[in-house]
Amino acid sequence: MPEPYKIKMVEPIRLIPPDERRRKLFDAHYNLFALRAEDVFIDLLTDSGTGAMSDCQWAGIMCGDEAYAGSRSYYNLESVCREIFGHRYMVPVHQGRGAENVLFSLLIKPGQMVVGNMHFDTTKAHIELKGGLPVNCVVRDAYNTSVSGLFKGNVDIDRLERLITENGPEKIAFILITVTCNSVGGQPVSMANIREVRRVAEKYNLRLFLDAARFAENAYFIKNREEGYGDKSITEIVREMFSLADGFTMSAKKDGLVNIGGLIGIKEDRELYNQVRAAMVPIEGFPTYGGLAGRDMEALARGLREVVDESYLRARIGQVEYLGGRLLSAGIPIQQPVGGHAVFVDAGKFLPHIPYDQFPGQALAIELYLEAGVRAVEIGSFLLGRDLVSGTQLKSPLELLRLTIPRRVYTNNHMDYVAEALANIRQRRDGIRGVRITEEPKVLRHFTAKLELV
Ligand code: PM9
Repeated sequence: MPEPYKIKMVEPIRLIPPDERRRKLFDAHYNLFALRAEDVFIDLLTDSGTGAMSDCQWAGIMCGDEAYAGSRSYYNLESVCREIFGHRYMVPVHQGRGAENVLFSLLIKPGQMVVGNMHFDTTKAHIELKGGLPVNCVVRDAYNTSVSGLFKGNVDIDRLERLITENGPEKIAFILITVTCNSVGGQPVSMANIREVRRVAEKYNLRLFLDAARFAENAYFIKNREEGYGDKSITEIVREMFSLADGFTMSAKKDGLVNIGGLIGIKEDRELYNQVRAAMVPIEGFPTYGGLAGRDMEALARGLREVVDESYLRARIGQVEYLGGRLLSAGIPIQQPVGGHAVFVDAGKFLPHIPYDQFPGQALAIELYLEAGVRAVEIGSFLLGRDLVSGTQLKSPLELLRLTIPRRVYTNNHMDYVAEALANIRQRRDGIRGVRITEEPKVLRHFTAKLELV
């Protein structure tokens, strides 16, 4: 089936000539975050805040209530959240990392671990900034890109339980499951796995939270891959997923279908909710706007209703699968099966002559921009960074290049163009050089570091 929408507005894009692309990249110190977006032809840097809003959402922008306190748009958002997620309490925040900052400052004591499948980089940074220790416990198959698994984002339950018993539950601040699991390829987590984690959490009296940036895509995978869910609606599946958690953080810039926004949800713990409300004021803002304009909350309330439409999700994930299929048939190694929001090229396999500390994923990102004006992002050792104590470069278990597909933005012609560009690079891959860092900040370095070609 084609997309369940038609296009009412377009935005021109332009491919600048190859010699100009080379110069722009040099000026950007080989960090694609430093490029101007107008110098990018197809932008697959992220699916975060880059989606196209619907006519209904744009109409909502005009209806936003900009009251400082008690805005109508806040109450609209609250009632949609209750209906979809089933949690009693929610506060809006400016984006996902705002949610992490507020909630983690209340829940993490210095030295405590936060255990999950695999924390996203801003999540990891916020855990560390609060003196905590992020620990990843994803199933082993997630690290093998050529092993096909239905739920490669699942938590390794045995490892999780061992971690708790070996360290003692008091050493664990809480458990956090990222759905879908971005850092291993947008891979889903099954309902059975979330339920098992819940069981473990209850056994040791620990709280379980979801990092729910891509909750609807995860629900779509459950519907299509997990026994017993084929006849359930996406909303029913979402409700069940969230019923197993004590709360959630959410970057609404993904499945919220908005350009800015985020949420903290709390199932029923009124005391924690009151603490969150108090902590919100000096950081994000008064709890009924939380760093958002009334119009942003209105657009988000409408986006959350649209994202649980199964025909939308079929087209969305279908497009990601389409690109994955094109790459596989061109002999390009990718994380299999493809995830919900992106195709992850296995740059370690694609460029085996480049060692991890010369960042094969970044080398491939550079080459893709030079070849075709396409911007993608490295998810590997460059993103992972250094050991906090020794300062040595960490080795990521996977060296990936993420081709992240914005929602409702590009057509399959754009996907074909990207696949052909990577097929062309494959012909000359032996001559591609790695990169080294010349300047870097201590935290989240990949956004602003400067690099040079080896
Ligand atoms: N994810 C992404 O591109 C945007 C930042 S990096 C270019 O994948 C999860 C699972 C995320 C995420 C952001 C955040 C933070 C939390 N959890 O960007 O602060 O994928 O809204 O969300 C990005 P915010």
